[in-house]
Amino acid sequence: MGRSGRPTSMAEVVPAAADRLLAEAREAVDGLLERWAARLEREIAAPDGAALAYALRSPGKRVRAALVLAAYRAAGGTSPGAAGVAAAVETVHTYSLVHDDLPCMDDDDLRRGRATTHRQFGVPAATRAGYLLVPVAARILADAAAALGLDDAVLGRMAVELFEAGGIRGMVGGQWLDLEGEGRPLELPDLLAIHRGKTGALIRAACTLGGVAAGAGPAQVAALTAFGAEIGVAFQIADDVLDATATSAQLGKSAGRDEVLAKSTSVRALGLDGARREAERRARRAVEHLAAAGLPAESLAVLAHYIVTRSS
Ligand code: GRG
Repeated sequence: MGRSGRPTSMAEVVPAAADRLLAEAREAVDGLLERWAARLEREIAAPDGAALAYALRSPGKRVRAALVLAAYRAAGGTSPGAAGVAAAVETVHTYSLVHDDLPCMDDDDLRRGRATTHRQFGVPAATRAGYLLVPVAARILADAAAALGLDDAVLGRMAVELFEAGGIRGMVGGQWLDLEGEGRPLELPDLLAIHRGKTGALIRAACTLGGVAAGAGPAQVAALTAFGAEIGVAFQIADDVLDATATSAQLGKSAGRDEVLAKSTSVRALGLDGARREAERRARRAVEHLAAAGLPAESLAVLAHYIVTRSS
């Protein structure tokens, strides 16, 4: 802190700016997700409705929402309707966490500082709730397109982007490879393919969707996609570092799971320092894509830096 009381270095500026962007994203999407939680709890019998509401109300950091909103604004968007696009992405992410925690996948008891959905409501209800979140995400996205005044062709493009990222060539495919790889040492290219699918695809889609929702041209959308692809992989590398170094209390989920599940991770492949350096290198490369397309990079650069230096 300088004598004026104002921050003087990037290391001081970025955490505060990232906190502000994440708080804005929470403010934008949490109310919308709460309305869906209340509606589903009312309309769908217990335990499924209650499990859905529990998952939707769980307090995530909302990094993906912040990326949608920052990409949207970088591409010139100004409407508060973009919050719906961000909420749709967060809903797909929430479904993935509910299923990821199931006994047939990572088998975890703690998520976002609370009992996992299946620990609270049982495996059958949590499994159904996870699946039910996918059409909920589609509906949230359709409502967002209407709020933004986007035509059906743009909605179709956004839906393909989001659900392909969530599918076999993205999140599901990456998770599948991740589960298959447990207990086997993987080469770095195979590990990076898992990162790209399991975690990177949805983060990449968040950035692309922000651009598409704002009506960005092909070169700007391509730059946002390239930015998202780099930070998506960087996010998982940072996640591997945190799994090895942070506590469960800091993470709000069980630390040290990769070791327990005998997973190949970036830390195993590159070492702790090597993994940190690789994540930071990717964050820098991500921002270069924006500059090359003439996109204002400030908020996205702040989020890229946050993603690779976060402590939870
Ligand atoms: C049918 C094989 C198959 C898969 C179903 C479960 C699943 C789809 C995919 C798993 C995807 C997954 C959970 C990847 C990990 C991504 C990750 C690092 C999540 C943590 O994200 P944060 O830190 O969490 O942003 P919060 O809680 O803050 O939202």
